[in-house]
Amino acid sequence: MSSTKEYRLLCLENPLLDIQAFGNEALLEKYGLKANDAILAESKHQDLHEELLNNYDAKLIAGGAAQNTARGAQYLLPENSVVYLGGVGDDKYAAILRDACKQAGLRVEYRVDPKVPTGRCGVVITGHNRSMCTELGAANHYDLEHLKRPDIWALVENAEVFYVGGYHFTVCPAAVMELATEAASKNKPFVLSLAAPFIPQFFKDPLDASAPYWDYVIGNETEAAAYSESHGLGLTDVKEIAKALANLPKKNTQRKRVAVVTQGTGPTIVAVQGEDEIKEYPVHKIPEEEINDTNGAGDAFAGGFCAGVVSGRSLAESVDMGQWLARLSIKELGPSYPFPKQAY
Ligand code: 26A
Repeated sequence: MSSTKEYRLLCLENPLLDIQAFGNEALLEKYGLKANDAILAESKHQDLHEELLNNYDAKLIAGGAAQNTARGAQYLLPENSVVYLGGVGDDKYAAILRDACKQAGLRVEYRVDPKVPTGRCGVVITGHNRSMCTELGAANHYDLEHLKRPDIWALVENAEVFYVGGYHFTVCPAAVMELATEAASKNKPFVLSLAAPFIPQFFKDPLDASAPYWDYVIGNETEAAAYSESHGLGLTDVKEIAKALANLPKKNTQRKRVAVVTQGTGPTIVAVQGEDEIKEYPVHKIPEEEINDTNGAGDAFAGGFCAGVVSGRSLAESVDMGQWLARLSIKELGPSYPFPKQAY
């Protein structure tokens, strides 16, 4: 791979504006939220965003899981390395997202829906937990038509690595499959994140349809456990689940699948298809007083890891880059990275 080529990493998912505040048990209880979770908003959540803004001094921060990952990968890669696709509205929220991405050097190619507002995610921080409640808005209208537009498809054909956030299974599984099959047919790596426990639980069919195309699958311990449960694997040990993920049937046999499972402050687990040995990589420690919040820590890990994959680093180095970037993000407010840039 040449290092001068532009836009080698192409990412797809749901651009969202995070409305993030430090909350409390009472707030979680009022809206029926778990301390650490990611859900789609229902009618009972309709006042949450307003309440966060009015009563909890909420901040507006660029979010959307894979958009955070894309900004993160760009943080570590040469200029103009990453392009991100997703759906937004034509409003001030989209302008905030565009600004943040521009500052991060991330190219965005949004499908703009003038009739629907940009998606928003209410984030309630309590201690080291984050509870996320998403109103997808225009992100929910991303479609194949945008992906297949000649100028966008040219970016797909130009890319060397694809990253899809699993949250996109709630939006446009056909677009995910289009990228997955394109990757396999050209022997390019396709990276998928499990995104949240509700994806393997409630979007099992589209997730499973994409599984044969995963070259890398990334999740955390609760997502891995949800996968095991919804697939009746009967496994509770994270290492065993990682091994099962790595050894699912695979379409492109020119690459062995790699499953990566993060565990918060616990070691990162890596299983490789066909290999008995499962590796463990301890995380980079952060002094308690330097922790801001964990919103976006997993996305940052995936960003650093993808930067490693794109630049041809070893698995161990790619994991290290992921852990390094996660550590930086945890010290910032929300899914953000420090500027001026720190060097890896
Ligand atoms: C479809 N859903 C629920 C979502 C999300 C999401 N990104 C895409 N789709 N729910 C929460 N997020 C994002 O996850 C990041 C932290 O990992 C939030 O916007 C937050 O920035």
